Amino acid sequence: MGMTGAGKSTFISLCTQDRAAVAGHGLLSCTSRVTVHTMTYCNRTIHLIDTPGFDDSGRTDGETLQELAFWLAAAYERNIYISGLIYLHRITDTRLQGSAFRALTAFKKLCGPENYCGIVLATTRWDELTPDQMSLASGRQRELCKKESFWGDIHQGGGKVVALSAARIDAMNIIKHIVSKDRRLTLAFQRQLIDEERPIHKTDAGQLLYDASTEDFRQMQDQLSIAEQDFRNIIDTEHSERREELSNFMSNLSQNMKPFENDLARLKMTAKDLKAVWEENLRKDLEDIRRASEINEERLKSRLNQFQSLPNSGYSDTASVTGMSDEVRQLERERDDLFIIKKQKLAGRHSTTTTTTMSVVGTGLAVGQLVAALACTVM
Ligand SMILES: Nc1nc2c(ncn2[C@@H]2O[C@H](COP(=O)(O)OP(=O)(O)OP(=O)(O)O)[C@@H](O)[C@H]2O)c(=O)[nH]1
Ligand SMILES: [Mg+2]
Repeated sequence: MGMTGAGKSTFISLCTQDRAAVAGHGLLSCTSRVTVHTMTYCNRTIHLIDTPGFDDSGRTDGETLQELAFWLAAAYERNIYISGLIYLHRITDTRLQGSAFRALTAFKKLCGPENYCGIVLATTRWDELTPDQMSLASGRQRELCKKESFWGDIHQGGGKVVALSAARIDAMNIIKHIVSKDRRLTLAFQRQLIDEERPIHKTDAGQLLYDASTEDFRQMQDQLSIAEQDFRNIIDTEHSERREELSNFMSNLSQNMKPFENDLARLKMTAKDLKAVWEENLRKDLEDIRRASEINEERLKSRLNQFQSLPNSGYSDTASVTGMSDEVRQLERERDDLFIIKKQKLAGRHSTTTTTTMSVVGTGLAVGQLVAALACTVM
């Protein structure tokens, strides 16, 4: 888990030693963002789950939590347990407030204090600091650990705190730590969603986001009421400029209110309601990937045919040949990325074990495709 840009996918790439975790960005915008990455460590198969961060510009926190709820519920119902949770944080961020603080608090509520011992808190981006900034950054890390509302409670509850360099060895030490503990965690969020059958907004983590969205929504409603009143007051006057200004303001505000309104509805769902929504989302994503692969394949085939039909001599250094070979290379890269994306979505499909060891990176939880794959629900 961690805010967007904290380094979750990079961490996974370091562990798995392939670029799969960071591949395909921007190529396709899938609704589902949870991906599974598998590695072997000391003869054990480890599944690293990459999750979207809160505060992602492409989606609301409600969407993120809803997807996590789907995967976590699916895992729990199939007796697939999480071995550890890794929370990443950029040490270069000088303050922990606003949305970052809310995301951290939501993460804690998602885990529950009884699972703090299974958390690793890791700071990234140390390599970006100048020698002068190092001691300030170390001070910030100490401060994070001291303050209960930051990392203090997790630290006291047995969570491990590490400074993570961009080197593989540090990332692997975290894996080693989690594997050595050999834990099977049931998160508070999973218990509340499944055993207690609470809708998302009545779970501890969900309530936090629901209350925050409700508050934001109310503030916007108040602003809209004031603007509407102002508009009514000048409707029969000559103030056409002001009328236009107010009209634009109201229409923008209504647009901005929609995601909040949708989030409030999203968070009211139960684990049962989520299944239908997310299975449909996953089906659409896979269909999009299939279509994109087909288009890529056709374009690649047609370009290669054109390329091969060119005369062998005299043209090899012309601009058009260079342009075409660049395009072919680009299409080949796209094909490889699409293959990787598809593999991540379906990872574990052929696995039959249900006692898989899991570590969760990112917003913590997305036992995602793996669970779907194990249960073969996403094909
Ligand atoms: N210098 C430096 N850059 C890093 C480090 N970790 C990650 N990055 C860079 O930060 C950017 C974001 O990293 P990601 O791993 O994609 O972040 P993320 O947490 O997966 O972000 P989302 O997927 O948006 O939630 C990338 O350009 C990485 O190369 C680090 O320790 N040092
Ligand atoms: Mg990422």
